[in-house]
Amino acid sequence: MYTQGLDQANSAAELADGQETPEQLARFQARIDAEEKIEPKDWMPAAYRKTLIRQISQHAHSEIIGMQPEGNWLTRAPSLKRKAILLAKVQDEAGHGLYLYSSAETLGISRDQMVEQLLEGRAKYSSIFNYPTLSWADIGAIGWLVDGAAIMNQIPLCRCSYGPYARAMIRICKEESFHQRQGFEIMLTLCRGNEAQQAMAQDALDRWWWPSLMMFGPSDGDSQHSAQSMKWKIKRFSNDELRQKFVDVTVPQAEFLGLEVPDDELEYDREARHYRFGEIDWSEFHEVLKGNGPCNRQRMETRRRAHEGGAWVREAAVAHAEKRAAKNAA
Ligand code: FAQ
Repeated sequence: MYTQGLDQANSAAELADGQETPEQLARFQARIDAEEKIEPKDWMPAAYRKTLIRQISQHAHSEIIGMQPEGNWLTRAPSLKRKAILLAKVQDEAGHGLYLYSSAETLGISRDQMVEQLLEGRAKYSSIFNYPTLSWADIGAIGWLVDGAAIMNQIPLCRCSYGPYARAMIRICKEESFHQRQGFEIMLTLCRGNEAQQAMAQDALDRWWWPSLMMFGPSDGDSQHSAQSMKWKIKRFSNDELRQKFVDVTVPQAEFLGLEVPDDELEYDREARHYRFGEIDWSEFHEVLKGNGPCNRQRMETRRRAHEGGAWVREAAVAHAEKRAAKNAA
């Protein structure tokens, strides 16, 4: 585990809130302002560590729970080639979860603790994964819109001030861009197909558009963490800025596909060179966060079952490690 490499005395002291002196905080902010990367053994304010653990672990949980909606279509993909591509994508998401858990472990929390927080409902994961995948077109919409939104949010995270998170994001973003393209290609194939296929693509866009916009989080005025996270250069853009960028690049893609974005208020503002879009239904977002989305219970149940089913693998890995350690010590 990465945490074994940390200076325990240091990290334990720093984890207690309010221990920092104004000089320490100013020196830390100066390093951030100078675009220096913060590394695991460096001094950092307790709140910076806490924010990163919160964000990275929630990001990791999202990747792992995010395997479920697409996993639902692995046995029903329309061809062997589509199945192989989808299988590779779902496995990539598992890999992303693992890099991210490892990255969070460098901050002094174990993967077991993070998983426990998720299973006990104390940690969040992205709202988007609480929606069902009803047709094959949903797999196209997830790649195109969900991975598209994920990339928009994650490219700036490659420049995040915390080194291990920033470095993990580089590979993740490369893989996400393959995911986005495969999703768009599924949509393109459907949109060039017969009327029923076009209708299936439109229906998927209708259902995934608004939840995709919600992925970027609450509006800036309601985003409790944004100001501090931007000061620490964990976040480089606000939630609303990234949402706007996503709308600006995605609407022309929908037009290219011949699909209609389900928003009566959507219009291009030539002067501002941005698409203006309608109000997001924030009550839906908050309900999903409270656990009342269409699939929250099912997602958590599946995750708990998978965790329990994998207990023997974890026990076998520990037994193997202990055997090797005993052999090395002898
Ligand atoms: N869902 O003050 P802010 C993917 C929570 S990966 C649920 O704005 P912050 C790949 C937020 O945690 C998708 N909760 O918070 C893939 C906070 O609650 P807390 C995941 C949300 O952190 C594709 C509260 O609301 N990506 O898709 C959401 O500054 C396909 C207040 O919000 C990441 O995690 C939400 N949508 O900004 C996998 C990227 N939005 O913690 C499979 C990294 C907000 O106080 C298939 N994370 N909340 O209890 C981030 O960039 C940020 O954490 C934000 C939120 C932008 C998500």
